[in-house]
Amino acid sequence: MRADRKKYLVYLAAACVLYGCTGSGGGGRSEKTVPEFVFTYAENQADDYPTSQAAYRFAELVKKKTDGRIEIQVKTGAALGDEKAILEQMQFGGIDFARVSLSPLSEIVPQMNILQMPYIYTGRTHMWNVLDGEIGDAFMEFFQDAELVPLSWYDAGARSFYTSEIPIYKLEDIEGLKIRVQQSRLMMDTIEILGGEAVPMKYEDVYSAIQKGEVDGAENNWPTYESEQHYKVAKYFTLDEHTRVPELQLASRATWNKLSESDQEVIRQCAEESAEYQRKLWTEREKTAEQKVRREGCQVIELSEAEKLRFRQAVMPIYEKYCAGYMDLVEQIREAGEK
Ligand code: BDP
Repeated sequence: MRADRKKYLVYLAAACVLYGCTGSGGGGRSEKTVPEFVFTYAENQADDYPTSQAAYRFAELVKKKTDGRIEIQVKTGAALGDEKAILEQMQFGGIDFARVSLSPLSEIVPQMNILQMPYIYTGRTHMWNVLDGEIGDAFMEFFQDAELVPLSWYDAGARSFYTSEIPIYKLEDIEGLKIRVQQSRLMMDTIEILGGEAVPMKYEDVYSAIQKGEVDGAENNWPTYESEQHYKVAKYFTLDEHTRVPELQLASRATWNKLSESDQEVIRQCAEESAEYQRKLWTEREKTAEQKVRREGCQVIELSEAEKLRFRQAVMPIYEKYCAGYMDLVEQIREAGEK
């Protein structure tokens, strides 16, 4: 046994001389830092999607600014599971980082619903005034007791309805339609109050559910409608823009607690930088996605201001349920749109 071990060590030493023992697995002559931490990052969108591209940017920045000490491995296309499962795992450190939509996140931190109430923003600028300002910072405080640490806001535009057979021209057209929603009670209630039947479902299953006729349609933004090819199975896109659902980059608190304060600070900065990049990519992708689906036969139904107002009025009663106790925040958000 002893002799064997000796032999093994001799071989090992020889291999080190020949190939260089940098600890990085084939590092050649260059001195490579062995990562102190190797983390996972979950993203459910396709690889070329703005959020995925920004996640790669985030990982690159972190690696660069920590001289390779912190490595973040980005897994796109829901390779680490659907959003709900990702959030569950993050709460005990099974996944270290992710970018998620506020809809499933609100099931864990319910105050996040306020930031995605239907028609709460007058448009994109209004939403960013809120998120980038004091109100956005105040919402970060709601994570204090959560097992998740919020890092930076990502854009996800506005969500509208799209259907396969029955176009939605007016509020009454939603009556009885089966509409896929995210796994979120707020989203379910929104559809139901508009007269539809909400069908909560994983993002990854939407295309086939529409194709098989299990639902009459879904709702999402232009880039998703295009990226997931939903436009191929649901060509009527009703531009009602019923909600803007911001997205967050998050860290698992278990992971966060392993890091020094200075590493935490670096990660926050990189998350911010990646968010700037994401917003730029997002604005471009919104345009190109819309152009592409229009070119490929999607029929866009624009609603008159009067009809949009009917949609808006119809959903107002759910504010009582989701914003009870926080109406002052709702007021502040509304006021930020008037500036
Ligand atoms: C997209 C979000 C993604 C959600 C998806 C959904 O970027 O995170 O999973 O909507 O509808 O816009 O589930």
